[in-house]
Amino acid sequence: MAQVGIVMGSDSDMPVMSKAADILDKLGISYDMRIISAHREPDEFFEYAKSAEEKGYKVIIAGAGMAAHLPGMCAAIFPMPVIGIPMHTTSLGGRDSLYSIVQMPTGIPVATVAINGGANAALLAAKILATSDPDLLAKLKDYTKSLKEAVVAKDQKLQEVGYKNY
Ligand code: RP5
Repeated sequence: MAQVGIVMGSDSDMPVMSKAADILDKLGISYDMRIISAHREPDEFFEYAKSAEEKGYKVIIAGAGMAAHLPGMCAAIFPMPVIGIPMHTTSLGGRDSLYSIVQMPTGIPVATVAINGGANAALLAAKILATSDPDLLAKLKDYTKSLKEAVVAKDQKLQEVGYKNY
């Protein structure tokens, strides 16, 4: 059974949502990925959200753009954590998506990451799952360590070659 449901409003969201899937793959977390539009196919959306718990999802990562109701409506129905990813948009730069997703009414939270924050959404989902999974927690600690090592290596190179040759 998949632990995480990844859902997006359109295939145009895929470049961002695939970053979330890549991180889950790297951490060995199982997921289902779906394209379901809350606006264009409301019946399919309700079926998805209502069956998410029985499918075994522990977290849903939902990405959408513009009047982005998909994450909030997932949170209205699914009783476990929902992480929202606001998509960048050409007309309003993603502020429309961000405000639509983050400004939830009291009682129905959506943990909202940055505009186009696909990777961080998956890391947040992994951290939620890691609260009851010591092996996953160890993998996340290794991942964080690798981030630090990458910065240290970049600084080391800068010190060796100077900024003009970097
Ligand atoms: C939203 O509308 C989707 O999540 C997408 O970000 C945006 C545009 O969708 P398309 O017109 O590209 O299908 O529902």
